[in-house]
Amino acid sequence: MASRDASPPMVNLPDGSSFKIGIVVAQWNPDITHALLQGAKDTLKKAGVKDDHLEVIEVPGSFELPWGARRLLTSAKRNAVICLGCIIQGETKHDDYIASAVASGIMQLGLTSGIPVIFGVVTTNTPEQAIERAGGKHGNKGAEAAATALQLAHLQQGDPSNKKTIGY
Ligand code: RBF
Repeated sequence: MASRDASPPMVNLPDGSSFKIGIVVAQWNPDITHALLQGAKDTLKKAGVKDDHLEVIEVPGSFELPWGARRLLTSAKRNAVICLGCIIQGETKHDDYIASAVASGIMQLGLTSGIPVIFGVVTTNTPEQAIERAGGKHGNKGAEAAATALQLAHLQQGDPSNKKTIGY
């Protein structure tokens, strides 16, 4: 089958100058995750997010991303938290277990806190596929995660029920 571009269209970014954003980045496969981080930072900067409105923390691996995201949600009021990681398939099924635990942890955290928590985790069969998604021919998934965070933060600002934080 011919390959197709499944990425979201790059719409105009909302004004991020008032947004407070947290990023949690995993240290496994650091060449990839740091490229995702750079992509995310570039996009946030383009949207006007101020340096002092951005906090970045690192966790050992993708499995710890939900824990790191929760920490960012509880330590300050933020408009969105972005989780960046890279899980590459090995000889065993570890990648499946880690990826599904992380995906459900991130989803749960977003729903219980009411604050957007964004899944920016590249899960691939090979290192090459990861490189292609961290600034290569398939774009930068960190940049896309940041655009999603901005879009949801913007949507939430227009939500009249968004007067108090639930959960944490
Ligand atoms: N973390 C990642 O972010 N990406 C990986 O590809 C990855 N592979 C792992 C493979 C194995 C066999 C194990 C045990 C851990 C791996 N981790 C990986 C680390 C994991 O996310 C977590 O940091 C550790 O399991 C400690 O909780």
